[in-house]
Amino acid sequence: MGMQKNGYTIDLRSDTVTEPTEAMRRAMAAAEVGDDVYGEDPTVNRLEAMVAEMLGKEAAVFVASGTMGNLVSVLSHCGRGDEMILGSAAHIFRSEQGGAAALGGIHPFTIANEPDGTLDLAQVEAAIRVDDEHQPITRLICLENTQNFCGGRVLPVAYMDAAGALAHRRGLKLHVDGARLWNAAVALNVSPARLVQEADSVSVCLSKGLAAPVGSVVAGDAEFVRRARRNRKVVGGSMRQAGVIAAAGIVAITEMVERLADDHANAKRLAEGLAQIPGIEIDPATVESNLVFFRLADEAMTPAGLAAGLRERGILINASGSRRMRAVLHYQVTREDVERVLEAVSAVMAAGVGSAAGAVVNYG
Ligand code: TLP
Repeated sequence: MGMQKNGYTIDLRSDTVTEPTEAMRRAMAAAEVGDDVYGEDPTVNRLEAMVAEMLGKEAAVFVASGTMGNLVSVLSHCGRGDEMILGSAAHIFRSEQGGAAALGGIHPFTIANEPDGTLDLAQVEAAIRVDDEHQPITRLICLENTQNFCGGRVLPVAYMDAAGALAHRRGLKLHVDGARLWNAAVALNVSPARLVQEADSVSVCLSKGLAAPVGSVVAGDAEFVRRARRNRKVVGGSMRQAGVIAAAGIVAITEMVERLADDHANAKRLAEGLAQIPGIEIDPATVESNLVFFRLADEAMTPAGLAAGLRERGILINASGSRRMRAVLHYQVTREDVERVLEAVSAVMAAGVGSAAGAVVNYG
């Protein structure tokens, strides 16, 4: 059931729109707190220890957002003028304002992602700089799992291991943007720890499919986390009685991970239904998690037009490019909602009035 304030709305814009569960609100109200900059917030400490264990890492640090998690991670691996290799579809490259460059002087070397979200490891290896005074020093490889902009694609264990092995053979570090690592682990039926076994750092979000109101966690070895904690401070991300929000994060990682399988099943159903609608292009086989990207084949229907038509029917959705749209499944979208969405999309597409302006468009 939709749980929005203004009547019945199905919000497919993102899984970031999820609101905290009742259990989270209770845990937040009851949270034991202290000053986390003194290391004295017991709830933050517990969340960090739990996430470190779930990711198979020595330590972890609680941060405000996925963007901050990625930023403090790359700042902890690279100095000014150092280079990181990452996908041109990576959220770090596309949608974080170039913060690594703006704030850290880190030079990005981008490689086009393969359609399955991976980076071709031969291309990655070829991108590693040689020891030459003209060139920056390569320090880091970044992967994203699930890979949002490639369609929420799931990078498998063997690939993650191979990327880690390459990084380490060449003296580099591997960072994983695991904003939706939980979805990847559920889709693969492996533990999150196994999936990032070869990663030197991982950033995971609590506030997307897991529905916590705020927060991400960065994990790695103790020395990396010490540096990440310092970098969190310099970007203004150290918080005081943060146990109030960490408490919701604990509920998120204990109660909200397994149910992501429902979102994946709903995403598949949505994709299969969309594939039947004239004017929409999607291959349901490529839908592996909770993100459903599709294209509008017919020039007469624009993403803004479809979004506007759906908005009139109580459905919110974002464009993801000039002919591409993204629908995101999460715990506030039920199987019945998916059927409603399919009926509404069919109706708007059949009406064929598609160039309406004024819809919310988010290319993030
Ligand atoms: N992604 C948001 C938008 O920015 C696009 C979304 O709605 O998907 N890594 C990945 C892979 C992400 O998808 C996001 C958010 C982030 C990092 C940043 O997380 P926040 O929004 O917490 O800073």
